[in-house]
Amino acid sequence: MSSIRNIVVLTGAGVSAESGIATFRGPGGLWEGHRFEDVCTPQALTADPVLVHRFYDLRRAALGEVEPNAAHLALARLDRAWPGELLIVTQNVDDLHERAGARRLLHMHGELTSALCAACGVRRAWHAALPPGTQCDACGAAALRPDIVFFGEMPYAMERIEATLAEADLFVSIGTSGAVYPAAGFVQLAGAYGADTLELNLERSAGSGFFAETRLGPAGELVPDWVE
Ligand code: BV8
Repeated sequence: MSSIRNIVVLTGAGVSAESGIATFRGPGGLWEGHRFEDVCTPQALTADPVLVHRFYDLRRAALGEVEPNAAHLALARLDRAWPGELLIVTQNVDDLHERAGARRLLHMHGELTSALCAACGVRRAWHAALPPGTQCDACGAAALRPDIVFFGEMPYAMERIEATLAEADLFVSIGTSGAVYPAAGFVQLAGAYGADTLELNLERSAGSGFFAETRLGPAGELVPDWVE
């Protein structure tokens, strides 16, 4: 990594799989019989807030039963040691990157451990169950919702992500199927700006053809090997 100074890492559900968090499109990629795409939309939140809030309450509660794995820990070591620019953009809503010690980190699809007020936009740390109609302590509206980017909603910090990709010398994608945009398009953006591109994934993904190099295997092995 001699001439490389600025690195962007994109992670997906595959980086948390070895911690025991189910991926979305693996075997049994359904939740209580619902397609993931059907419980992760503003329409679903309006139509059945109890179902959607419960989907996130269960996943938030499960965070206490899992630990960061070797991939999270290796990325945190890279974060501490890397002298150049580094940004870990995660599609995941779990808190395992933080708990492993990563700091230069951004959740583009929100976080389980945060609640968002649909009325005033204030967000706050949230670790317990979040019943529909919970009151916002900033504006008083009974409008707290999971702080999650649903399908059809704009991911967070897109301008910052795109500006960082434009300056990247290396773009590394870890544990994602390349099924969801705009995240799935980052490799093409980074490549167009001249970055080198590397994919670390258990199997070939929808985006594999866009990477200069793809290494196949579990993140818990590939990521420490790459970081070292
Ligand atoms: C947007 C948060 C525009 C929630 C997620 C029609 C209508 C509406 C929208 C669209 C449409 N057509 C297209 C779109 C755009 C849409 C989209 O891309 N849809 C897809 C289905 C076609 N995207 C959006 O809607 C996005 N917003 O476009 O906004 C806009 C513009 C202006 C103004 C307003 C709006 C927002 C999408 C965000 C949705 N939220 N997550 C939650 O987590 O509950 S998406 C969710 O799925 C993830 O966050 C991630 O982004 C995505 C993909 O999941 P992965 O992380 O890749 O996981 P997956 O299971 O798929 O794959 C795991 C991979 O890991 C596999 O490859 C596997 O091989 C590998 N693996 C497994 N084990 C391991 C491993 N690898 C290594 N080691 C292992 N051990």
